[in-house]
Amino acid sequence: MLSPVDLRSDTVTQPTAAMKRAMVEAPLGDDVFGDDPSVQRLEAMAAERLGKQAALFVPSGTMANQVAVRCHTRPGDLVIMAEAAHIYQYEGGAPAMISGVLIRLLPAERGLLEPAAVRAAIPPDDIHFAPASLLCVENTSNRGGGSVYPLARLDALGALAQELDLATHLDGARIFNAQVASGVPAARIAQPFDSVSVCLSKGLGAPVGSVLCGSADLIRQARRVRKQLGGGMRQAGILAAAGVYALEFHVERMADDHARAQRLWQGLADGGWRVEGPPETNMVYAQVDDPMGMVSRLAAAGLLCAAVGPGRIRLVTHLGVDDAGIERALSIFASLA
Ligand code: TLP
Repeated sequence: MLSPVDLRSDTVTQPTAAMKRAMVEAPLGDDVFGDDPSVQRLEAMAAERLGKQAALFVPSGTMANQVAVRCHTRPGDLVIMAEAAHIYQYEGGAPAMISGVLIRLLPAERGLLEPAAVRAAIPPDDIHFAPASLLCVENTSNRGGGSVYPLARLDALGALAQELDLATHLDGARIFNAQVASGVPAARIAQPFDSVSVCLSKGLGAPVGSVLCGSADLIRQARRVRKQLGGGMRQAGILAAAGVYALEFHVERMADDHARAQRLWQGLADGGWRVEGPPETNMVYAQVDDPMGMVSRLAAAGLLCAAVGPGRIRLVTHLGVDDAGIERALSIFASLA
């Protein structure tokens, strides 16, 4: 019996044998004391790849984002982001709980914010209104379909934030998908932002972890918040080594995931499914009447995917799925049509 084709998320990847070897062989210390050489290596590498002064290894993308929100704001501040934003949709209300901030959500096509909409959402400097202090941007946009911001839009958002005196955070959980799809280096994508979070455990294929990158001052403050949230880890180098391996060997290969998403999208479109897109990176969204029912029927036939909001399912390609897996996924869809 074949194991199911698992397209629920790019988070489901298993570490490869070579990655496991790198983990087992990693020199370790105690990262709360600041002397784990493998964590130091990952943080230096991430800072360099993202074009920032410093980086902090954290257990999850959620913690990276929430530490950033905490560092950039004070309780009672207003934070601006797209309606699709993971920070709002999928992080359990953490901005309210951890940072005590108010969020203003902006409608955004394919999850990509428009500078004019951001400008219009900023309240006047008046005691009646929560003071806007932070703009959050997500690239690629997950609920937006794995969509990629044009660089000019990111630069315009950065310039606007500067003009309006807003701090800027980029949820770059999948920034390397954006790099591979657009050919623009991640450091350039992240340039207009004060901080950027990057997930190592999505398309990059590490089992655990994210990095938050920014100025040395910001990362010093972030290190304290990480500790407060219980995210200080001891022999964390065993995990960081997987991240180092992923940054070295798993970035360019994401082009294969993108090509497979294209193939999946085309096959579904040809089969008459209502697909959104075409995909820009590694995600395919399809519109179906009963997402939960469809997910169960697909699972029973050997294909795992996710129901995402009303009327949508999501399929994500990653290093655990090869061409044969995509063809199998398509034949399972065809069997249900
Ligand atoms: N996204 C997960 C789910 O939470 C939806 C997924 O399967 O896509 N930013 C973005 C843009 C993300 O997509 C995710 C995870 C995170 C942050 C949070 O990362 P983790 O899961 O490590 O906390």
